[in-house]
Amino acid sequence: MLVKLHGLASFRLGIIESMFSVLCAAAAMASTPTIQAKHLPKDERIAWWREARFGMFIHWGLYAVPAGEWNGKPVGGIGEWIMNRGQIKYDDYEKLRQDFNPYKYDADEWVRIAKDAGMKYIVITSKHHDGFALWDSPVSDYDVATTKYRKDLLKPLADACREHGIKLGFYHSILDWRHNDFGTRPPWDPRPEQGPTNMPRYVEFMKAQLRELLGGDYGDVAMVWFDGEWDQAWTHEMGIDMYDFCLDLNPSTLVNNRVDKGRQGMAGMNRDGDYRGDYGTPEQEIPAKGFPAGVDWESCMTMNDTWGFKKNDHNWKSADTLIENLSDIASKGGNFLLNVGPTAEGLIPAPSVARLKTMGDWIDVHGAAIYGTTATPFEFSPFKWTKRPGKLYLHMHDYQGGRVEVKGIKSRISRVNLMSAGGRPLSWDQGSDTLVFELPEEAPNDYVTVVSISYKGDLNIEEPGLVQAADGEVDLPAIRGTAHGGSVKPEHDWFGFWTGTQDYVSWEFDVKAPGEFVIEAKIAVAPGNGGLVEFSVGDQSVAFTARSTGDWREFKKVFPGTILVERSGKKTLTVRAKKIDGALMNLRRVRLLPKA
Ligand code: FHN
Repeated sequence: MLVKLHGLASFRLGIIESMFSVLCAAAAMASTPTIQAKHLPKDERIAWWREARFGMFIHWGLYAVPAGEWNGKPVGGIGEWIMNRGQIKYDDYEKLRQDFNPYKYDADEWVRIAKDAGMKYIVITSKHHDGFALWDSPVSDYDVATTKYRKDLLKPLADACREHGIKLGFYHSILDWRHNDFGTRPPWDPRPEQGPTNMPRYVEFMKAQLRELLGGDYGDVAMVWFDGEWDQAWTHEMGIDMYDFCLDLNPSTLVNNRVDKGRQGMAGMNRDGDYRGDYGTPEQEIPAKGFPAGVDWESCMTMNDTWGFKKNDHNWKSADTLIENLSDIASKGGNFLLNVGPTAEGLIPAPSVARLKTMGDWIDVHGAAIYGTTATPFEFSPFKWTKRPGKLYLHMHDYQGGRVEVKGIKSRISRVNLMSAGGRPLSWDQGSDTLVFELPEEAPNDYVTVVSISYKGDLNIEEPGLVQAADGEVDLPAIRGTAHGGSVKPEHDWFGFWTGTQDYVSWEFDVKAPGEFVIEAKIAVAPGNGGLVEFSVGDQSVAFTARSTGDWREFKKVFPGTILVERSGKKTLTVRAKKIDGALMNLRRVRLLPKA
């Protein structure tokens, strides 16, 4: 029976806690025979996760109390990093426990909000970098039991998740700014009086806390979302050992790739090598393209600019952007882990709740195009696509009513219908390699419009090269172009980060019917940016000034001018920057329209 030493004087617990945690860990090891449980194969463990596609991230802890301010002054950066960005010493930071009292916390309400949003799992910070534990941990006195609130915050959430059929995972930080043994002392609080660090002992402390979390008190924990692995004190060997340790504790759990040292920055995927982790973790970004089947990944994002609550961060992404992100991520075969940062009182901020409600309304109608789908079968389509056997889902982010042409579907199509408007069937025709259907002039629903295309037999896609269409038009989407130069890169489905006049983009295409063409371009430019652009085909060129369209995602059509293509054959369209103010533009597509 481990007795927890409550009420220790509030002097540094470093030495005592380290010894305490070693004693507890040793006791736990002694009392729990080492179980070499057979790890279930990853495909078996991750099947539910691939189906789920959408989860809630929750960053919650002492940092919600200051909420981005310290001593009355704003502290920059993400809210949960206030101890670091504010250079706050432990002696001062730990006093937040006296004010941490989430008396409005209602775990059932939180789970309902996630479930109604269409989220299938929740990942909550059990311990973030500040070292504070959201449950009553027998091996630590730096936890919720020593706050004004005192009660375990994770247990009610685990119970509510089980009741509502939502999977629960824990975000658990490897990096620890407070624990005396962690191998890197916070530079702003070096604590030389605490003696040397002791990483082996810290790893045992981590394991003791993970036994508490994965040992059964919180149900069948669906995943451990490690973070902070970048610290020099954490090694590849520790990562391998920790991955195996988690699966020994719970053979069906998932462990992300931040348990080990393979992650390549915010792009989130492992570099080549023998690195552990069941899935990659892009952060605040969406990969430009998907990955081969079997490579699992999840983009985690904030709804504003912070993970932990900040009272003055009102930079909320629109519901439109959040739904587009969900659609974009699913079209590339990934999961979307969308964050909420609850307040110190225990409330999910109202702007987050409102956006999640809107997402839920959209998913109620379009869930079949997200859950359990796999990535687009197209490499160059201007649309986003998801698929499942017998179904293709065309996701239209920028609604354009009227005629839609889809090239390259060889499978026999049996039905084309909107997913909104009650599943309204659309009139369609399938030629040798082109599906044509008509969309209503007015968008049938708010946000992303999805067209469901049913087909018979196996899926057979043969995408054509870039050729002039029968009506003479040449359609050049960014994802079929080539970026030349470091800063111009296909981000999402447009060329972005265009900051150097040495950078340019180009397309190669075939022309059968030469002549004069009107150039149409779809661009987005934030205020204060833009510049002089040159469109050229052969020795013909057209100059154009790119000006603000309102924001980097506010795409608008512009018509730089007309250009003569004198002869048929293979052509190259080049778009160069002659002068750039800040960043030039985001370029989604260029079309050459035969001049009437
Ligand atoms: O440092 C953390 C940060 O606080 C937050 O938890 C994000 C979300 O995954 N991860 C790290 C920053 O990359």
